Amino acid sequence: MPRYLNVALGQLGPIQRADSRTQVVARLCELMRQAHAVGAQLIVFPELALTTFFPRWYIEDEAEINSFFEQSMPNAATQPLFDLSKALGVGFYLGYAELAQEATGAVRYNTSILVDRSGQIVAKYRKVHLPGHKEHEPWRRFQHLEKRYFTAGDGWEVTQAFGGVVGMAICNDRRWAETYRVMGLQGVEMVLIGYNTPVHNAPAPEHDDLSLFHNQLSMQAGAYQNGTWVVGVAKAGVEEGVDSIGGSCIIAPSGEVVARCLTKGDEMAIARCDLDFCAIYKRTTFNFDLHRQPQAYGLITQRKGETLGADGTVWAAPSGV
Ligand code: CDV
Repeated sequence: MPRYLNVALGQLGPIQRADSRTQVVARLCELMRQAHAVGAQLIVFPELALTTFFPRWYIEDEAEINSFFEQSMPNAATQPLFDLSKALGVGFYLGYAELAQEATGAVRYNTSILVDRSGQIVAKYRKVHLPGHKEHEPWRRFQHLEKRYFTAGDGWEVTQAFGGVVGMAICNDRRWAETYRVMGLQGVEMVLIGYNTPVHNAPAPEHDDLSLFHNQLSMQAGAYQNGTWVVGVAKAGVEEGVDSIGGSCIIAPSGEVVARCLTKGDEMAIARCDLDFCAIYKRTTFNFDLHRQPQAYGLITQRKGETLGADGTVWAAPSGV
């Protein structure tokens, strides 16, 4: 019997710096209502969905930095979204900046949560692949200071939820094969991803024309190679003068796109996803137990005495080793 999960894309248009959390949460609630009206059980919102994408600015004042972070979840501003989730029976994925209190003090993460259909948080994920740079680089049109403002999370753990095996990733994670494979090895059936991707890539502007293509390429490959659904959701459009891609989409384990947003504004789109469709790929082409060869991965470099440098360069060991 098919295990259908009706999943909605909750794409956001830009959030300007002056927009309040209350205004943004009202937009999220409106997308959730639209999703519920067409039968959604789960809606996926973008990365850092409560504020403007503040890592584009070099900010020195700690209090100003912290103003973009949430110290608890839910909190007064986001409670209406949790209440609506419970009232409608629609779960959600939400990305936000988290200020956590740990034994060592306050730590900042780029975080997502998974909320079930009763409005309860059932999983939390902290972004592993933090792109960009740590120091101010005035030569850039805009900064990408995720390495400055966030600490990396410690990996991917899947969750039994929505009748299947669900995993989360955030933005840059989606470009890395490891993200999907670590969850694929745990039997993931649906990977939820929010993103903020500027069209302009300062260190490699020749990639600008390919940014939508690379977005979809990465997620389609991750879906197919691990026999999983992938749901990718953008915060799109021109935010504080920076244009970001849209292209939110739902991808089947076949690698095919089955639903896609068409605009760069607030937009909801939906697909009925059969979680049992994953098994066709997990049992055949990507049957890991049968076909993966982990003992061979890295064998040649080891045999030759080669090792990978921190920058990925292959260094040959001196002869005689
Ligand atoms: N928010 C992100 O992680 N953005 C990156 C950009 C900087 C390339 C991304 O991979 O989309």
